[in-house]
Amino acid sequence: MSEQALVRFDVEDGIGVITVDNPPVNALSPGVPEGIIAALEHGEADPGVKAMVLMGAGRSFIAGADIRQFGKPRAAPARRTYDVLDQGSKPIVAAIHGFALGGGLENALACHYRIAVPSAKVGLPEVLIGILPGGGGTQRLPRLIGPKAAMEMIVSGRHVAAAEAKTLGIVDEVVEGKDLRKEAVAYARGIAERRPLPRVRDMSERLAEAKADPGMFEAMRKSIARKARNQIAPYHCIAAVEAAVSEPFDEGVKTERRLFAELENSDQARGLRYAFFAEREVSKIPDLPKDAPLPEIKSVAVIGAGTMGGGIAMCFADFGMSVKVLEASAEAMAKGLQRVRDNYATSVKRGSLKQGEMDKRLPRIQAVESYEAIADCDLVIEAVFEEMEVKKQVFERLDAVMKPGALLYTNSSALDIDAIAAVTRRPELVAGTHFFSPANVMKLLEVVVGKKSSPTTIATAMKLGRSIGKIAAWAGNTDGFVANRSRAPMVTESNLMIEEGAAPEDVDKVMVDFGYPMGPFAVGDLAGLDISYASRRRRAAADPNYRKLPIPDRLVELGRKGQKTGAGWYRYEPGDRTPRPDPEVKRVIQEVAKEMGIAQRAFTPEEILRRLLFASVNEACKIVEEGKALRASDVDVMWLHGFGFPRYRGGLMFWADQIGSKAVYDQIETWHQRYGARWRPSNLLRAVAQKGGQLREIKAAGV
Ligand code: T1G
Repeated sequence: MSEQALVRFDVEDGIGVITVDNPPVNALSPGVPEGIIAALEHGEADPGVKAMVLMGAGRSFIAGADIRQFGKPRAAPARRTYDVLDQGSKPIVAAIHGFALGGGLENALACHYRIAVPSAKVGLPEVLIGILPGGGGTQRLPRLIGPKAAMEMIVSGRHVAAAEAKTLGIVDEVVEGKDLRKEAVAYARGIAERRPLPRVRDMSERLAEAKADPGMFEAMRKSIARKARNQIAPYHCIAAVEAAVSEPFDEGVKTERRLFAELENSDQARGLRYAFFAEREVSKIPDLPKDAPLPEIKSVAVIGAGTMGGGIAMCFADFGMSVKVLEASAEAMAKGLQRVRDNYATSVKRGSLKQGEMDKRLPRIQAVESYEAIADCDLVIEAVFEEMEVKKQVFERLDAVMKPGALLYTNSSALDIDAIAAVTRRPELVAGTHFFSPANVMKLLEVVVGKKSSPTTIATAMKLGRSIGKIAAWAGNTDGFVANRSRAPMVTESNLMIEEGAAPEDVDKVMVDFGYPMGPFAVGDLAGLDISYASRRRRAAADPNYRKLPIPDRLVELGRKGQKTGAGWYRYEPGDRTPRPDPEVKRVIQEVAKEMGIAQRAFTPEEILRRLLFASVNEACKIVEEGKALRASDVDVMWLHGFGFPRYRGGLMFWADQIGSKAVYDQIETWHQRYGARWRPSNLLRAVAQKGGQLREIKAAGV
């Protein structure tokens, strides 16, 4: 598109209107800044123009710089829009609808006035992609709303609704009218003669707040220490705002640009940009165009009010949807609803939910007593006991009762979707919707595709997931589906390394230092060791070649089930969840290793990390190779949102690419020689390694 098409300029009754038109979000892609500057110069030169308006076409103002351009060589622009806006002789009004984010808000801050519609949102979310506002935002926002409020917005990257933006002082007026352009032209006419022009760069009164509270910057560093562990961008954001207080504006802008340059091509910024786009790629599924018509979902039901069923019901209530819940008994229902009330009450107590919001959400969860009561629902999610026979009975009943066309989803975490679909007369309307526990917290939703699931059934589940704030990901019907199947080898390796002499606390420390909130053994104690114990026994009974794990088995048989029994891999003081290494565990490890004749040895942190993660990288390649995942980047999204993989490392496969596919393959082949079949390298991994390709780019055939 020509620069002009990306940015339009027209004059209405003495007001120059600059309209950015770069769908879908009016990003500042190449040509857009140039078009804005050309329009500003046009307005400046036209004596008939008394004032100007900057706005966006379509659904938004400007959503920021074009993130796809980062990391690519680009010439520094001769002039930046922020400077041209600043230096103009005529007042400019930013008229905001949709989003004004990043460079979009920075352009608005360089204008003289800002108005917004009530539904508009503004923000400086650059920290979320590992950088910082690089268009003067760290220097202007503190001047407009004070350094403390500015720092909070910039370090959190949060979006601020128009009403709060008005209260903070970011926007001058929230306009209710339906026609923003009309409101903006009228507003511009109202201020056209007002002088001096209110240039944010010249406002320094609010900066004095830092003199009254000089500890604000150190306090911010302390307050983010846990969440921002290992990360650099949040601290650079604080430093940039400090410069706004301690340096003149133009010096502060230079400091901002120096700090920005240190971040743009860092591994963390590259990883976070990759995660941003991978999360958008995951919503695209083959066989179905993005805008294919889908059944409208107006009523939903959940079968089962246990931990998962209650959590799933909360997901719908949290997003304003009523949901019917059916349980086998009144007692189980009462227990389930009480758990929901307790969950909400905990959030209210923590301050993350207002009581009024809780009071609105609870009534949306409606207990029912019969299948007939849900017969007219458009879809139902089954969340009963993880036992095939139980699920089959439920699906037979659902198929018999639910109206024709109703979609039947199962929350099973591993059972065969085809076997469940086969008991119904509508297998094309059956699929898996696998929520991760706790369902109302974890964002990952695996949409598991049965052989007969129709593309519409899958796409409806994906869309439903997004409508309740989930990251919905396509998953093939394989044991453990995609997320858990790709993680299983990591858990196996962690247990086998314990037999070889690694201590649980050593393994956990490696993973926490890597960026996980907790290590796998502490997670096991939290979840309960008896759960995995039961599934290992089921697997051993079904498969004579199944490799048993005697150490965790023996811990459970000793009654050490984790936090709930005060001891598992670690011991726990009463009322204290801090995991403490326990000599009893060391004794069990040595006892089992001796029985198994396994020589004990020391491990380096790097070997522990690579033994764990390479096992899963290999499995992820096999899953994509079998077509059970569409893309390796989908697996990365699952690890970010299902397992707490540190986001600034991009994802499992992105991280592996930092080491290089050939080095990963060579190491796996070495372990294949040493440890045998479980380390057999994926053919796809070998092929990518031979070409020196990127693991994060591999896709299933035909994707
Ligand atoms: N650059 C490039 N593409 C973008 C983009 C961006 N900033 N924002 C969105 N897209 C694409 C996205 O990949 C998707 O593409 C489509 O637009 C719809 O996005 C100088 C340096 C605005 C809240 O971080 O938060 O400014 O998949 O699905 O759910 O200081 O997009 O259709 O091909 O997310 O309605 C700062 C990032 C940049 C905003 C809309 N700005 N975007 O959400 O749509 S750095 C951001 C978002 C910067 C300055 C600095 C969201 C949204 P496709 P979507 P949505």
